[in-house]
Amino acid sequence: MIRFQHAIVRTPCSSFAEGLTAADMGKPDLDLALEQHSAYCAALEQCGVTLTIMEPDPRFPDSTFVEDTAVLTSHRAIITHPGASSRRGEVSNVAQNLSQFYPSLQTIQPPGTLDGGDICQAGNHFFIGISERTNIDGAQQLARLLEQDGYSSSFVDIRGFEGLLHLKSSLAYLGDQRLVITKGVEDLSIFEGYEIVYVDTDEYYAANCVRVNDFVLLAAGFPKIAAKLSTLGYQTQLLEMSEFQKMDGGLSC
Ligand code: CIR
Repeated sequence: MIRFQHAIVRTPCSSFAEGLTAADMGKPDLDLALEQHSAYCAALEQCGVTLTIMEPDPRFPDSTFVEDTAVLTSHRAIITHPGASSRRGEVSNVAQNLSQFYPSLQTIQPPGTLDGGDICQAGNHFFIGISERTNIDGAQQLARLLEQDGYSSSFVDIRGFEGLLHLKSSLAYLGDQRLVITKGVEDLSIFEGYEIVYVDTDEYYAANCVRVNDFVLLAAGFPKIAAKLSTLGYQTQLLEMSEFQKMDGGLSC
């Protein structure tokens, strides 16, 4: 399992509530979002990573969800071309930040589109979601770059799943050849060879968990998956995510 040393996060901005969402859960409270974000940063630090905290940018309401703007591996950083046009301007600041960690950056080129939320690394394999945000051209560009570094990849078409924004809204890799998947989304032939930890549909939001070094970050309020993970021996850090859930965002984002 990769040991993470750094993470880039971005503080939610004053226009956070104007971001894209299909959640229909009401407007987020910015103060509470900031509190939840601080707790998230503290949890990441407890996992042993050093944080780069990017300044909020109110021109881009969704810019706190930095995951969508870049795909990072041990070999290279790939700047995305986000599927939502309102988010495309987010990438330049992120690219600037990443250039301190990577000697060169690659970029997904239009007409390809790709959101980092659709990319799930599982060891030397990448699952690439084809979604409303990530198209086949973008997925193929990424697959070609990954292949140059010896990674394999497979595409997972999630366009038929209503309400599923990104692949990782329903999928996470825990290490140890183990995936967390929301029931109903699995396609066993694609995930063959992995042990699957199922998330019940009434806890679907919690499938977007994140293994960071010795911990799994998990959204608070989902007792069944929390119990399963702890039975499997994982130490979880439970985080309140209500304000981010309202904006279709999860822990990985
Ligand atoms: C969006 O719709 O783009 C944001 N409101 C949420 C992005 C969440 N990102 C992610 O799941 N990787």
